[in-house]
Amino acid sequence: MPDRTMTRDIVYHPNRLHTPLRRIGPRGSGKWERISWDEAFDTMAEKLHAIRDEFGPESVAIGTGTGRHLIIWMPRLAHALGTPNWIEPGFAQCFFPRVNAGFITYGDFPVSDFISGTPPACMMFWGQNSTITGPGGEPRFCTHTALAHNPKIIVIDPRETELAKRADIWLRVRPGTDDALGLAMLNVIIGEDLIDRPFVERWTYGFDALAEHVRQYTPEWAEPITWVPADKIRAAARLFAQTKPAMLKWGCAIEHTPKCFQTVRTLALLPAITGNIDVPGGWVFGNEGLGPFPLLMDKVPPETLAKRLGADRFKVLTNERGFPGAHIPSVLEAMREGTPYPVKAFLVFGNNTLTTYANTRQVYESLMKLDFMVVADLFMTPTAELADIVLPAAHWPEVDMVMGYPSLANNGVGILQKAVQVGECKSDDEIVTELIRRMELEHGTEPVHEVLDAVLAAGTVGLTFEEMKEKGFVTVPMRFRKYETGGFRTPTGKVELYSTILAHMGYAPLPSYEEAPESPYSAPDLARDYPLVLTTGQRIPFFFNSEHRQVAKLRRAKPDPEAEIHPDTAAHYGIADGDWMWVENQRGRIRQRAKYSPGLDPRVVAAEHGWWFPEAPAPEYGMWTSNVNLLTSNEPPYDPAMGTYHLRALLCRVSKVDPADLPPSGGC
Ligand SMILES: Nc1nc2c(c(=O)[nH]1)N[C@H]1C(S)=C(S)[C@@H](COP(=O)(O)OP(=O)(O)OC[C@H]3O[C@@H](n4cnc5c(=O)[nH]c(N)nc54)[C@H](O)[C@@H]3O)O[C@H]1N2
Ligand SMILES: Nc1nc2c(c(=O)[nH]1)N[C@H]1C(S)=C(S)[C@@H](COP(=O)(O)OP(=O)(O)OC[C@H]3O[C@@H](n4cnc5c(=O)[nH]c(N)nc54)[C@H](O)[C@@H]3O)O[C@H]1N2
Ligand SMILES: [Mo]
Repeated sequence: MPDRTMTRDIVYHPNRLHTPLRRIGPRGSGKWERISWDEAFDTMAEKLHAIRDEFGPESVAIGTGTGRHLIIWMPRLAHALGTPNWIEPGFAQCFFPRVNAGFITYGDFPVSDFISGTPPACMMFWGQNSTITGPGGEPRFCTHTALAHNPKIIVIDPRETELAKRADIWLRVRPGTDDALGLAMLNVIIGEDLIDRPFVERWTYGFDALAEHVRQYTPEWAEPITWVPADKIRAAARLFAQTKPAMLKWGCAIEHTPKCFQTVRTLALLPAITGNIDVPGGWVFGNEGLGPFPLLMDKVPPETLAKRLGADRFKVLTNERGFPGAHIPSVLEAMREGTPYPVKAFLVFGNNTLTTYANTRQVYESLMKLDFMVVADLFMTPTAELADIVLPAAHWPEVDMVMGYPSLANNGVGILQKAVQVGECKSDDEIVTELIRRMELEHGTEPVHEVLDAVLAAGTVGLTFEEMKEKGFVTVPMRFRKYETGGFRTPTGKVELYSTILAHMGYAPLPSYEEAPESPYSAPDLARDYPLVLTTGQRIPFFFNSEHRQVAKLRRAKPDPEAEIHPDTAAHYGIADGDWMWVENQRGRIRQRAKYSPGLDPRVVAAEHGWWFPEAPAPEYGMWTSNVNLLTSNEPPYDPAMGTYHLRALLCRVSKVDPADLPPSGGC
């Protein structure tokens, strides 16, 4: 496992970007010259003004990555520039379906209580492998501590993970059928009257409609869909409902299909009807140690906000009461086709667009059409190689920041203090603020510390950043069953099993099941050529998404990409454990090493995501070789509420790579 020097290995890595760079050849040619920050800011200001003047502010898009400290600054930059088009590759595909389902169902975002001292008696890990991932901002140590109290464990995962091995019940679900499984569990819990009746009667809305609705979804109905035996579904539902307190741990695997929102809604109802809401050891609503971040959305005229790409279709993704983002495939189309209006500039902070968005080939074509692209990153990446300007970003030990995400520090607020300066690197928030100033924009020019102080002042902590330096972390007292005074923050004041908000928006108010569009059952013709079910992106303990392949210690622990496959299936195709294997579908072909996984269903393949090879020649760094997003799809259908595209629940076939096709190094 990584040792404690790992952060230093990143901070002082010889390949870190240390100065701003300007491309000197055509886009993607990989030729760069060093420039000063002044030149970088002046060039950006001039280009962005010209593009805004000619095509309107909405022709500038902002791209960011998974929720690091900088994510919150990106809508601020977008709104300061007057554009509603900011995007993030997780967003519709990660966490925000859960956040939005929480707000729509509970009026708040439920997180796991790991701090009250009451450990969960039952933990149900649903498409989440949090002993290694720590998803949603919550450190993985929380899961380990809770597991030390020996709770009952239920795991819903196609792979036999370490957690699945120690589980009381492991449901080996067919990828992409979690909605069917969840509905069958609702059917059992309601049908066998295992609900928390006093809570349901007093604090939920629409129970009778839900009960009537899920009567059709029996475990026998779910068995052929999910490939999970009906008696196991019953056993899991009973264990979850009868062990108190129980905690649902849900992960991004349920959010990677184009019908993810109803899947997430289905699962959100399980803790409600079993009375595990806002109780110690169950799901809780985090306290509000920090005030709202000044996103500056109110500074953008409503007619411009209405132009947010996707706002006409994906009402939950773009809902302005939440944390609205634009729809990625629509933004890419605007770059490529100029419809419904052109996107000409793309400013990317902390996102490796070419490896983490679906459909890399089309993403590449889209980015190549841009007039102006800027990437701020720690390292040169295949994505940064397409930019006009590359900016050296500061890593977390090099920045000041405040943290108070409900899921990260459930009962508190913490700060990070800048400890080192590396080269000329700047923190993303400083870059954003300086760019806004150079452009002489009207809003967003306040110094970073003023913004941090304002966020602290509007919360319950009541300290400035300077005062926080003494403390580092401040605990806010935790309260439970807060709904007893004032109800839930939904239109009915109750947990909305039947969602009045979704009904109002024109979406199904009760969750239902839909077969994924690319499956052996929905696409039997395609399945003749590509008979295996493909899931992607199971997390690797040594890397974070597309990061860290250049950190020698980590790479030694995990030199090559691997796709898990059942030994019988592999043998059928003449593939030995560890062989390089083609994974292929109608969209492309990649190679990863076969990793025998006897626990996997023989009909399923699980390929890793995020692979590129920093040691391979620039500017591509081998990103066309093993990058699983050459196989994923960003074509319709999308999730009607969130606009989510297809990262999991796809089809593929496999074959052995002829050793003659491998480069002389034998690898990639
Ligand atoms: N097929 C498939 N695709 C997936 C997924 C999957 O499961 N399967 N998962 C999806 C999910 S859930 C997510 S959230 C996305 C993640 O997608 P991304 O957020 O794009 O992925 P990362 O590799 O985490 O980060 C991108 C870049 O941020 C840089 N970086 C790190 N720290 C900083 C910083 O402080 N400042 C700046 N400016 N840059 C920094 C890194 O060097 C890296 O190049 O991928 C999605 N893509
Ligand atoms: N070490 C490390 N930690 C990380 C990351 C990383 O790359 N590396 N990435 C971060 C990010 S952006 C995120 S979103 C979180 C993700 O963290 P998690 O939510 O834990 O996500 P994964 O490991 O991608 O998937 C969890 C499990 O879902 C299973 N799975 C695959 N398909 C399906 C399916 O269709 N249904 C069900 N029920 N299960 C399925 C996989 O086998 C896997 O074991 O982790 C974060 N933390
Ligand atoms: Mo994510």
